[in-house]
Amino acid sequence: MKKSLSVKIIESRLVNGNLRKGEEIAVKVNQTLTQDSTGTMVYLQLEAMDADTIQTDSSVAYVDHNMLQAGFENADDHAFIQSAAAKYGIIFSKPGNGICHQLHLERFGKPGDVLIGSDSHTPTGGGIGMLAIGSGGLDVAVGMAQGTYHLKMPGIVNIRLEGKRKPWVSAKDIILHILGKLTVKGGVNAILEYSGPGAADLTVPERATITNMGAELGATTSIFPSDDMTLDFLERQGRAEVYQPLAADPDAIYDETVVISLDEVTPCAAQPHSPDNVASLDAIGPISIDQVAIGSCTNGSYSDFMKVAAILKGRKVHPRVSLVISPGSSNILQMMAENGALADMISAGARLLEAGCGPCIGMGQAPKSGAVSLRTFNRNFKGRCGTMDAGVYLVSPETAAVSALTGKLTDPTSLGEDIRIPEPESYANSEGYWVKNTPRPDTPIEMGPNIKPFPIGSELETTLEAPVLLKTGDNVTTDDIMPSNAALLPLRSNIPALSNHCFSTIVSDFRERAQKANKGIVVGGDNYGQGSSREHAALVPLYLGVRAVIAKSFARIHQSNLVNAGILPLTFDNPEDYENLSEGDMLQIEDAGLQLERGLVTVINTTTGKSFQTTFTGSVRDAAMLKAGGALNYAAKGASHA
Ligand code: MIC
Ligand code: SF4
Repeated sequence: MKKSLSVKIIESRLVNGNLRKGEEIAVKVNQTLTQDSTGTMVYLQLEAMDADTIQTDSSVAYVDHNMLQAGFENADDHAFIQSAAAKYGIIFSKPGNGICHQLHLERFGKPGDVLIGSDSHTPTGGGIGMLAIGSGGLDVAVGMAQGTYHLKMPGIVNIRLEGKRKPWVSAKDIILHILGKLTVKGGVNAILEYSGPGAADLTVPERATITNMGAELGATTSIFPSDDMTLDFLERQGRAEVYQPLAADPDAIYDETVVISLDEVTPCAAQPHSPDNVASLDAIGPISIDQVAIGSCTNGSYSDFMKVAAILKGRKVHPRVSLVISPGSSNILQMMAENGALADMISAGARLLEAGCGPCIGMGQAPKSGAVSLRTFNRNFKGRCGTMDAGVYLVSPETAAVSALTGKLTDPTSLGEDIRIPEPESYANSEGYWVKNTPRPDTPIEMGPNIKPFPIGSELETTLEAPVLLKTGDNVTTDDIMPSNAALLPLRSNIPALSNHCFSTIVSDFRERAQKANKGIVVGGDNYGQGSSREHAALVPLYLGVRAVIAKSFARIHQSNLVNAGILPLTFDNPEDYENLSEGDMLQIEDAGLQLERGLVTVINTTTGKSFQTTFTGSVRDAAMLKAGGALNYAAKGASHA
């Protein structure tokens, strides 16, 4: 009794540990998903673990990110993933099928299951009542090989949605409103569990928009109850048999409750360059725009696009504006082709891309210099769109569509009566892009010439001594540490080549600094490593000799990626010590292994002669992994991940 929904699901899948906040637990993994930009590492790591079979109920390998094929590299990665999928009996989703999170919700989402995905927006599955957690690739590989996932028991925060939405207020506006209140650090080490009358009203795709952007709050995951809306969605997907009702007990105890009054939410936007830089459209004013991009795993649903089509129908996109549409899945694209919505968008002047991530990860459609781009996506970090001096505003599909017509940021309420799109009687479910594998262990793995071995850490030395290579500010993203765009995504399987671009949004010579010093330490501010789950943001620094990151605080996935790679993540006890450090200072940690085990690590600055205290917030198992030089060395020593 008195249990939250999250606690109920965790208890039902618990393999190890106690559900005390902050303690390490292990849960059974029912499902995994990978996408291609992180997936190559996952399957290289699975191979390196010598796993013969996988232990999940279902695992799916999607190709949705690296879809531009300007050279052989991306296509080689696709072939590699497809061959690994055949070997292990993993379902393969061909390029063109759509975005992993959208497709997974449609075809595999199952209330009460635990899903681990090598993408930070895996919590999209929380919209259907799954405990869906984004993680680094190695954790997904372990999830497949051993059927378990380790995490620190998060706090459970109840987000209670009260009241009623005003017309034209979409799910995107609700989550932007929450981001404005709680900030990009607001959900760190927490599961956000939605409840209240306002939650019951939301459809599964709307809920998924909200849980998707829980990633931007830094949350471990976000989840909605499984209720009549969930059943309704599953029925329309032809999968009612996986439904089970799931909810918190009425008197459930939470670590914190945040009440959001939906009546207060108005159409809004996240302004450049952070998803929490939120203001109402009114406050921002009718700024002139150059590009509008609609789609992504946040707003790639059927009703999102149908609303856009209804707004565009019979009208014309503003002459200055380039409107780009990237559907969330092939099923949605097919339905829109059949019902005429696609024709409405095309005749209004929309540019159509294949179903996939596309411009969201900078794979094409970079806006012009100094452009203002409105996007229905989830991240607007500087440079992510491919144009360093562009300003990206995150908005709802309704705001995006009406603004594309007027050429300026426009409140959709100006259109008069709200548009209501009923969910389709039944969703399309085309088989064309799926390869449903059964395991074929003798399948040869296809390794294109761009696929290079990944770096592996080395045992922790007794005395760690290295200079500060770089000192960053707060909220450094993984897009800063290891940028991704159309030029760099093809290098995701080639860590040496990627290393030329490490930290390139902050400094141009990080690789040279690292090579000169041979090994080094990075100093960060608050929320270091927020954003993507890409373990390249740990593996590339590892390749360049980074041995430790000392920061005011870390984003969850990045911290565990550092541990998996064998890089020490240490947190300043006193944030003022951050101020006393300069690039080039030589730092020393004596008896590094022992100090890690105690969780308290003294760092001596041999340049200034001052020392300061840091904390290692990882678990006992994390400390053991770091001593061994990362997760793979730890596993090779015979230590079980389970
Ligand atoms: C993103 O949105 O940043 C990505 C690209 O989907 C990443 C994964 C990656 O870097 O490959 C994510 O969110 O985890
Ligand atoms: Fe793809 Fe963008 Fe979603 Fe990442 S955030 S999975 S790049 S659509």
